[in-house]
Amino acid sequence: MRKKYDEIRIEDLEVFANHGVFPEENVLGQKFLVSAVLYTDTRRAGLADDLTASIHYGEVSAFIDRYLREHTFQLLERAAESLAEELLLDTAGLQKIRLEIKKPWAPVRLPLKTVSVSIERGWHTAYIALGSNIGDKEKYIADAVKALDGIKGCRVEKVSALIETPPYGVTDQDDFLNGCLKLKTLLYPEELLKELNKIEKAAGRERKIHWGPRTLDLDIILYDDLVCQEDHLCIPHVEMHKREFVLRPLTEIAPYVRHPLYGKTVTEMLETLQRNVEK
Ligand code: PH2
Ligand code: MG
Ligand code: MG
Repeated sequence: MRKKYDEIRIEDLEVFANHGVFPEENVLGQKFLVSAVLYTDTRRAGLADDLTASIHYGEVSAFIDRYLREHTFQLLERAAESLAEELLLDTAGLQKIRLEIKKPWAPVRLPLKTVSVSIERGWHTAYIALGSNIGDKEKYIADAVKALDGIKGCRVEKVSALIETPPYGVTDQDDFLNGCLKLKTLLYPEELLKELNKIEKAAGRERKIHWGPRTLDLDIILYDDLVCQEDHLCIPHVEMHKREFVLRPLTEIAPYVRHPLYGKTVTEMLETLQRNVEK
């Protein structure tokens, strides 16, 4: 289902700046060459001959030049990472960027042509399940949506309706309020998990009983079509296909999204689950 993007390329933009591990580099400065591939959809601009429907490569070049001159980093890695992040945050329509920074005069006392760091960064799509069964459930969830949207590099795109659901697993506890949201994010999955845990903590979440009552529960359900199995993080969420309180809100905002391992759409998983429950 993933779309292939068009490319706008900038090659070897020359910038005189001060990045480097040696203090002399930070004082004297040197030449850097920056290349970028901007992944975007040029269809509308291509049909209408309208620059405002595309990305202005002159503005992007000016941004790169200014950013690298106004900051000083030790590492090319850091320069590339932060420049890529700022471009993705600042440039409408930019889905992904490949960024290469070359240092042709790197002071290593050896006759190399150039050294460089090249990275690819972009917006990812994650689906987050929301749950609460203590106190003002609606407010805990609304505040969490706002907090998530407020994180740098996170944009909440869709929020499902919230539904009341009976407790699943440990059943002698209050009913839950559950929902799901679609998030565009620059964060890697582990970084996103850390942010979710911070928001849970700020909502007074205590981890006493596994599957016990909670003010706020935020779980990563899907992240692009990534499959990840770590001790503390499994994506897709291992139980998503068994949980109506996840699938019902999710089918509202992402009916055709497929489970990357089982291959079924969210709607199919919900139908299978409901059929099995009836039996
Ligand atoms: N979360 C659980 C355990 N059981 N039941 C419902 N209805 N909703 C939940 O969000 C929920 C649950 C553990 O995360
Ligand atoms: Mg959970
Ligand atoms: Mg959780």
